[in-house]
Amino acid sequence: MSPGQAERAQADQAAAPRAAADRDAVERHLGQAFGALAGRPGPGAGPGAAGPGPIRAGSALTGPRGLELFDAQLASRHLDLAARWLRAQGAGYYTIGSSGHEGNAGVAAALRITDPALLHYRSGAFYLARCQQASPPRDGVRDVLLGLVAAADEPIAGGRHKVFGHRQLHIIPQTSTIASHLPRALGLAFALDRAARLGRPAPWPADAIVAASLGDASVNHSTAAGAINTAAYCAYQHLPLPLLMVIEDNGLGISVRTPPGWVRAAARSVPGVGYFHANGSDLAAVYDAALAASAWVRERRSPAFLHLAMVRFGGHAGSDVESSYRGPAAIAADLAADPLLGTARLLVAAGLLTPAGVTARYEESRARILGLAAEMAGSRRLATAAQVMAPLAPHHPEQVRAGACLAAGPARRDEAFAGRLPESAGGLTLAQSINAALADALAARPGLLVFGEDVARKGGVYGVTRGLAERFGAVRVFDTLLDEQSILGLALGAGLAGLLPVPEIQYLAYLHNAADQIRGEAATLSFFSQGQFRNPLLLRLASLAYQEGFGGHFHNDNALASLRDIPGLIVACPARPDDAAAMLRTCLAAADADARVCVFLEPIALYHTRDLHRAGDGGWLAPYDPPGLWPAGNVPVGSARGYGNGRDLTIITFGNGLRMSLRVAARLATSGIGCRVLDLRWIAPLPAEDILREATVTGRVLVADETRRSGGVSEAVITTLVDAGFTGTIARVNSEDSFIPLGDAAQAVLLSEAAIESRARSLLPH
Ligand SMILES: Cc1ncc(C[n+]2csc(CCOP(=O)(O)OP(=O)(O)O)c2C)c(N)n1
Repeated sequence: MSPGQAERAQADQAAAPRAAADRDAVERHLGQAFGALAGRPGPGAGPGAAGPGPIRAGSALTGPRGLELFDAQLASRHLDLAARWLRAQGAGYYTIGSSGHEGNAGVAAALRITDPALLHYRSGAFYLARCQQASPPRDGVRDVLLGLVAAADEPIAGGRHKVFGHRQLHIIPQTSTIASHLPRALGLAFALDRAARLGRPAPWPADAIVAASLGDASVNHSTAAGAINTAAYCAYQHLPLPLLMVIEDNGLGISVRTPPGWVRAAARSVPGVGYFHANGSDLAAVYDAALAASAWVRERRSPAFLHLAMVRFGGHAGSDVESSYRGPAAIAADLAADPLLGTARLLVAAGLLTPAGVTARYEESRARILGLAAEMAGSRRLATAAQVMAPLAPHHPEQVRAGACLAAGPARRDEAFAGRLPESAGGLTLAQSINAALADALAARPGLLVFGEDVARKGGVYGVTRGLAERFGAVRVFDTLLDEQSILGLALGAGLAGLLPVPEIQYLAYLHNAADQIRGEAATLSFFSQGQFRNPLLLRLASLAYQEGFGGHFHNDNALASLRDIPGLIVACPARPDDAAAMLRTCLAAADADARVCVFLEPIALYHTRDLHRAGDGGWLAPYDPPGLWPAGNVPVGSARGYGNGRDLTIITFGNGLRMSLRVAARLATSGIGCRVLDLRWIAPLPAEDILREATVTGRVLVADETRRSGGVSEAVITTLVDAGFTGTIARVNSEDSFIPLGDAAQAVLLSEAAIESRARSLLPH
């Protein structure tokens, strides 16, 4: 046990008696309240009530369905108790429960099993109710218990996290970052209709709706606020967006009270988004409101809120002592609103259960679940890094190679390029080459979408997407609103729906305010679902510096550290036009074949560069390969490109550094110094073999790195060499650990040709 774990275990232990007392109070109250139901059969009671009639006059919930849902609610409650028991045994690892939120079983019942759901972590009853809808019905209790003990056989995350998710139940597992699933949910709702419009096969029927649930405190998160705003923005323009946002409002975010009435006021003020409300402790009311809300969303293809008033029992999680921040009266008031009691009342009033029958069912559920929990406690866990990492980066190089050669037929290409094929256009710039490669990809892959701020009408700030919207239509190439989180959310949803999204973020600096959508969402989905859900995507990012005095820091960002450490992410950085087209095709193929998340860093300063050594030499232009040459020009993921065969010095670089290094190498050659220059092309995974081979030839390495000294790419290159046992000379030149200032002062902090040259000379014998 690590010191941190020991501390935590101590804190857990210290809190355990008080947390257990809070929990026992809930059970005691429930037991008494079940008993007090005696002799209170209501007006609907009688033998007929067990038929398919309503559980209560005016409700669409039938008695038999109410009974089934009660079982889901009971099981969810006992799973919470089992979670704490397993934790106490040292066999379980997760105690955030669903107690008090069991009304969400009614939401599941009102939806179709084929409505994709992205659930709040208090969705035990929803999950179990959806299991009842499966054919044959599933034993969801086992799934949840396997999750609690982090069992390798748990069906969705395979022991990597405790999540609610299942492929056949159409439940997409969520991370722990509250509200981070809302942009994806929004994107999925958008993509369902978009896929249908494009005639693309999707995993969900065209009339499905997306359900996403969240807590009341989560509503205030900027991620939720952004997604809600985007939903309203779409609804305002009558863009189809069938998204049901279920707010499970227990009035608390861990210990912080949500101001009474706030969620209602906030939700009702969102233009174009429907608002439905129910008491979450009244199963029939939840079911009826969920039916109405889902019908509204389904028929109008418009977003809506379903706001459910809930209570929360047992604190936020197992070690949380609620009585330390809430008064006894507030806690006691919640007990009366126990949803289990609410459903028991309904069932007794309908004559479907006697009070003794309620208690018996409760105890039967307890016995079954505790018995199963004891059985699961010894489940097989993940034990090795290879087991844990298996779903991280699927790798089918042959399929990717084949996919990278996928081209439309000659007639379709002719039409797509309006008769002006790029291979006949002579030397192209980086921007023109990317534009042509995108057009080819749009022509060859009917599910591919290109979108972002200004990409359609304007054709991108730098003209990289110019003409694509006209040629491929607004359904596939479109402008979005100005919100990077929503742009990435659209991509996450589109990938999930079977499309191939190519979003653009206008500048690297603006990735950072939305980075969690890549880091916490896109990159983790395969990991937490063992590849059962996929979000292939290619994110294009106008990147890096050297915009000749223009723009200052935010248009010249050279920080890649936040991308470099994301497991499984592919980060490409083409410097030359010919590489860019081939690498774009490889990334799309990797996204398609292996569901990889790819980031494509496009050096802005090279977009329109034409020359290399002298004005007019056209050394930075390259012809565009026709499809027949794509197999020969294939660029596999993680393969570098070498220039020159000098034996004195190896310069390892990428991006703008490549052009600078090639110019430096030419100057050094006139002094009789022979260089070879290696363009990494891929920042992740790094071309480790190429690095070592080229370094070994000269025994002398200079890394020319335009990113910062701290966290920059050169750190990884040098570590690669050291790890491989390289014993030659290693040096590096970098940009400073600074933000980029406006104007010519930028040159004072950016890597320069002069710095590369002087360091190179210093490494050689004089
Ligand atoms: C982005 C983020 N910040 C903080 C947390 C830590 N955290 C976990 S749950 C939670 C409270 C959420 O409250 P609410 O949305 O009301 O849901 P509830 O737990 O009450 O059901 C917090 C702050 C987190 N998971 N994610």
